[in-house]
Amino acid sequence: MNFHIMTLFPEMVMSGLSESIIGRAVRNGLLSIEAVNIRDFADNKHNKVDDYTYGGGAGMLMQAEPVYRCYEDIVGRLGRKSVRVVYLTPQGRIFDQKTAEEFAKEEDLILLCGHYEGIDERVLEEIVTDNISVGDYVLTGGELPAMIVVDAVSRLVPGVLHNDDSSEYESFSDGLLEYPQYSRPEVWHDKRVPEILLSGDHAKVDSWRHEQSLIRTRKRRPDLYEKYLQ
Ligand code: 9D3
Repeated sequence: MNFHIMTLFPEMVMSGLSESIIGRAVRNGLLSIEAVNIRDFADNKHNKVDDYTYGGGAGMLMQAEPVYRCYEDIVGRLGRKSVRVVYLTPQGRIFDQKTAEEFAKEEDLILLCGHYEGIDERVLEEIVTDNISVGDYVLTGGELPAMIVVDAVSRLVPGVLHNDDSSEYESFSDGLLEYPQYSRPEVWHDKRVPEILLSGDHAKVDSWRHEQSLIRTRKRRPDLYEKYLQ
């Protein structure tokens, strides 16, 4: 799968995605990630890509033309007609696991990061297929949200996770939070590992874990618990 990230801060995006599991998947050729600098497509010698908003109001807006030229450059190199373009914006629908699964079916995904107060609406109308937010809090730009989307989608690409079956059993696949987990030593700060986990009785361990998942979900995520019961 190939990610193309349109941004004014390509180094920020690339540095965050070159480590750990995603970095390894890129080195193994399972993923490719390119960050394309929108500033490189400015139409003036000062490389300026923002301007004041018509109608007044505080702040600057990213201009349509550099964003469009950046998009055309990416699509031109891909040699395909339609590519999904995800605009990271506080005005989008909230990103969730189901959306990550949808995006993971794509061969290419373009992610558009806004900065300043946003982007001229006219270019958004022409190129954006999905408006996505990562939650109801205010950030300074779309770069961290783009990294979140790349991370969540990448781990669904076959081969990216070492353990083939691990993504199946995690939170949100059955709608419950995970049970508590323990490793050595058996006693730490006077706390013992729950006895049942040392018993070797796999059926009992499984039902204990399921019960713990229910208790934890009801307490921490009552919204998910209600959904699970329905
Ligand atoms: C006039 C109000 N604006 C500033 C307070 C609007 C505004 C513009 C740009 C608020 C935040 C941003 C930058 N955020 C993103 O680009 C963004 C974002 C977010 O802030 N929260 C959750 N998801 C996302 S996706 C992109």
